[in-house]
Amino acid sequence: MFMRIDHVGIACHDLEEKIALFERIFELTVVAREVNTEQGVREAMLHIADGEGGGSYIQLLEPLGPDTPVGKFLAKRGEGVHHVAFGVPDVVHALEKIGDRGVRLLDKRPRHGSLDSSIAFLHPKDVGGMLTELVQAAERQAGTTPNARNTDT
Ligand code: V0V
Ligand code: CO
Repeated sequence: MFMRIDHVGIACHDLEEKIALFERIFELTVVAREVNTEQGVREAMLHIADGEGGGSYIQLLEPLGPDTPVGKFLAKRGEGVHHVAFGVPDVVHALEKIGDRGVRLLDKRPRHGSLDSSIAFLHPKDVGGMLTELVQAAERQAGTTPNARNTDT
């Protein structure tokens, strides 16, 4: 079902400060930044590696306000790992299969995610306490990121 760990999401108070930290200690590079109002975050993707199943990233997340998923998480638990995102070939198909296995779907339909992906979340209480995200990467364009996702048939 899973092709890769797409990203690990880290909740933080100050996005620029944490980008500088991850660049300095791990030599990572920011490949995308986005404000996602639907999810209530300002976020940055830092590239780790590309594998056969696609790319892997660290996602740094700063809340747009206290009454957002990441804002509430910070108030309750402080900075740290917020979610783990798995790459899937087809997020609608994966949601259907996982929903049939009794896991609560926080999104019945995919939403817009970073790097133009389609994303959906699963309830942490049904996944051993881990907020889980499913990610279908954007369709690959000719000549870019060769391992992003092989959709050729
Ligand atoms: C809450 N809980 C968590 C958690 N957040 N457990 C593990 N990891 C987390 N991140 C626990 C919490 O401690 C409670 O357990 C229980 O779940 C219910 O939480 P709550 O505080 O009562 O409820 P809310 O209102 O904070 O909602 C929590 C959920 C919400 C997970 C339902 O945050 C949500 O819908 N998240 C999905 C969207 C999201 O997170 N978007 C931001 C990332 P106890 O205390 O009752 O035991 S956006 C993103 O990743 C993007 C754009 C991307 O990748 O492209
Ligand atoms: Co994410």
